[in-house]
Amino acid sequence: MIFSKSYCPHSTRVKELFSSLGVECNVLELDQVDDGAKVQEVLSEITNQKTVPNVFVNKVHVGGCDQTFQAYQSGLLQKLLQEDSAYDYDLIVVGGGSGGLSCAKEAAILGKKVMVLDFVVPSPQGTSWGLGGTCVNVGCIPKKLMHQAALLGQALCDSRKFGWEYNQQVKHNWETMTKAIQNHISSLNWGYRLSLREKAVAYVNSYGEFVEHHKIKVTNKKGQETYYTAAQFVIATGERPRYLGIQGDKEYCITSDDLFSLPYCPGKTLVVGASYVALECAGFLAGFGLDVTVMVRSILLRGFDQEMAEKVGSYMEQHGVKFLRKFIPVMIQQLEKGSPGKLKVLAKSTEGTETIEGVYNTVLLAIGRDSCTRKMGLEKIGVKINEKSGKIPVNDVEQTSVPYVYAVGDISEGKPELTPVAIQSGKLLARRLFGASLEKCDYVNVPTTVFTPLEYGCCGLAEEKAIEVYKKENLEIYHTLFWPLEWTVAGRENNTCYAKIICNKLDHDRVIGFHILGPNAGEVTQGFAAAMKCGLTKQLLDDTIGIHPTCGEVFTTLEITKSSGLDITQKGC
Ligand code: FAD
Ligand code: NA7
Repeated sequence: MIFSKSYCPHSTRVKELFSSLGVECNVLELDQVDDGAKVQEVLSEITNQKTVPNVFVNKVHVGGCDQTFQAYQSGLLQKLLQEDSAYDYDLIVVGGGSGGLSCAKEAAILGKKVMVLDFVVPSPQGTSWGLGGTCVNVGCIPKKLMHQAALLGQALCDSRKFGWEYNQQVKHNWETMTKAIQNHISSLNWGYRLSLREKAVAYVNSYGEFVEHHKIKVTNKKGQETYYTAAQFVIATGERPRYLGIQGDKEYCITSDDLFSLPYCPGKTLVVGASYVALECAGFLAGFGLDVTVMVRSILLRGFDQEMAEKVGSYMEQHGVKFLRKFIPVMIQQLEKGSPGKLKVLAKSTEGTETIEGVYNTVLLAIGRDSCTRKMGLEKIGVKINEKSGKIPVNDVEQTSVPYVYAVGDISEGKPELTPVAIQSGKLLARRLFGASLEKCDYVNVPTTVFTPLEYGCCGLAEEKAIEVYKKENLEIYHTLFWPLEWTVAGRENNTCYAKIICNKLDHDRVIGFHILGPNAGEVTQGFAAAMKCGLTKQLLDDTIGIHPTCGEVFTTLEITKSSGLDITQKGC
C-alpha cells in the first residue's frame, strides 16, 4: 500500500521500484482525493511520518522513499513481500515479563497467533525463576512483601503504646518469610502460564536469538534449538543486575536477583549503590534488625528530587542504617565460607586516597541494571541499539529501526523503568498493531513510589528538573512537614513526614511536581497522579475537601510557600 502524491518524484521512484519487482500495489494519491489531507494527518499519527510516499507492506510500516530503498537493499522488503501466512506466527514476543506478557495476551485477544519466549539465564550465584519476569519474581512483588514484613516489625513496636501486651521475645525468621513469599510467587508463575494457555498463546521456555529477518532461533535449557518465523516481533527482554567488575564480585556478592529467595538470613550486610533498589533493600533488611551499611558512590536516589532523597536517607540513618558516603568497593575477599559466610570488603574514597576495610556476612550489589539486548542477534537483522547503554531507541509507536520489530519495557530507551509502564505500552502496542487503535502510550507524569522505611511517592518533576525547565522565578513551591495521627500515640517523631508540590505560575499554578514522604505514600500518590493527568492546579487542590484524619489531606491545606522561608515545623497535631 503506497500513500503517494501524483506529482511527488519520491513517490514515483517507489512506485517504479515495486513495479520493477513485479508487485501490484494499492496506491492512494492523496492529492487526488477529497480527504487526502485528513488521511495524511492520520498517517502521521500512526507512523510518526508526515511525508509521502508512506509505504506499508503486508500491514508492516516500511517508511518513506529512503527507507523503502534501504529495505530493498538489505533484502527486508523482499521478505516482507512474502505472504503473512508464510510465517509460523503473526507475533513472537521475546521476553515474558510485564511488557511482553501484556502485549502477547492483548494480541491473542485480538485474534492473532502469538508465541512468547521467556528464558531466565541463572544469576552468577545460580538463582533462576519462573514465568513473569523481574517484577513478579525478583522485583516489585517480593520487594514490597519484604518491605511489608519490615513495617509489621515497626507496627509491633507501636502496638505496645496502643495497649497490646505480649511477653514472648519478638524476633524475625528469614526462612519463614522467604518461604511464604516464594510460595506466593510460585502461584503467580502458575497463574501466568494458565492465562497464556487460556488465550491460546504458545509459551516456550527458551532463549530467543534472531538469526535472519523474521526468523528466530530458540534454545531450551538442554541446548536443543528450534527455529520460528513471525510477521512481527516485540522485544521485551528487560534488564539484569550489573556487577562491579572487581576481584571477587561475581564469586561472592549477591544481587536483588538472589536476595528474595536467599535460603538463609543474610546477616550483617553491605549494600553497594544508592538508587531505589539499594535503599529499599537496605531499608527492609534493617527493619528485620540486621546490621546494614549502604556504600554510596555519590548521591542518593539519582534522578529523584534531591531534597526528598536526603530526607529518605536521614530517616534511614536515624533508624539504624549506616551510610558510607563517597566510597566504592575495590576488592571482595572471602574470609569464611558459610550460610552466610564472611567477606572482607576493601573500599576506596572517590575524593582522595583514603581506603577502608569492613567485614560483612553479605555484600548486596545494587549498582544498576544492564539491558538484555546484546546477545540476541539484533545486529543480524539491523535493530539499532544505543551502544553505550544497550537500550533500544524506539519512536513514539515503540517501533525500532527495523519496521516489523518493536520494543517495550525496561529495554526501550528513555522510558520510565516501571512495571505499569511496560504493561501499558505492551497492551497499547498490540491494540495498534492488531486492533483499530491509534492510542499511544503516554509516558508523562508517571507516578512512582520508593518503598524505603519511610515511603516516598512522587509524580511529575523533581524540584531541580522543574527549575531547569521552567526557571525558579516561574515556580511556586508549597510545602509542609506533617505528623501522621497514627504516629502520635505511638510516640514516633514529629516533623519527619513531608509534602511538597511544585506549581507553574505561568500556567494557572498547574501542579507539575508532587512529592510525599510518609506512610502509604504509594496509595496517596496514585490518586493525585490521576488528578495531575486531569490538569490539577493549586486552586483545585484548595477547593478539594480533605479526608480527615489522613496523610493525603495535607495537600488540600498547603499554605506555606518555600520562597517565603516561613517555618513549616508542626507544633501540635
Ligand atoms: P522483565 O520483567 O525484566 O522481563 C523480561 C523477561 O525476558 C525476563 O523473564 C528475562 O529472563 C526474559 N529474557 C531476556 N532475554 C531473553 C531472550 N533472549 N529470550 C527469552 N527470554 C528472555 N517497578 C515498579 O513499577 N514498581 C516497583 O516497586 C518495582 N520494584 C522493583 C524492584 C526491583 C528489585 C527491581 C529489580 C525492579 C523493580 N521494578 C519496579 C521494575 C520492574 O520490575 C520492571 O520495570 C519491569 O519488570 C520491566 O518489565 P519488562 O517486561 O521490561 O522486563
Ligand atoms: P540505578 O538507578 O541505575 O542506580 C545505580 C546506583 O548504583 C546509583 O546509586 C549509582 O551511583 C550506583 N553505582 C553505579 N555504579 C557503581 C559503582 N561502580 N560503584 C558504586 N556505586 C555504583 O540502579 P538501580 O539498581 O537502583 O535501579 C535500576 C533500575 O532497576 C530501576 O530503574 C528499576 O527499573 C529497577 P551514582 O549515582 O551513579 O554515583
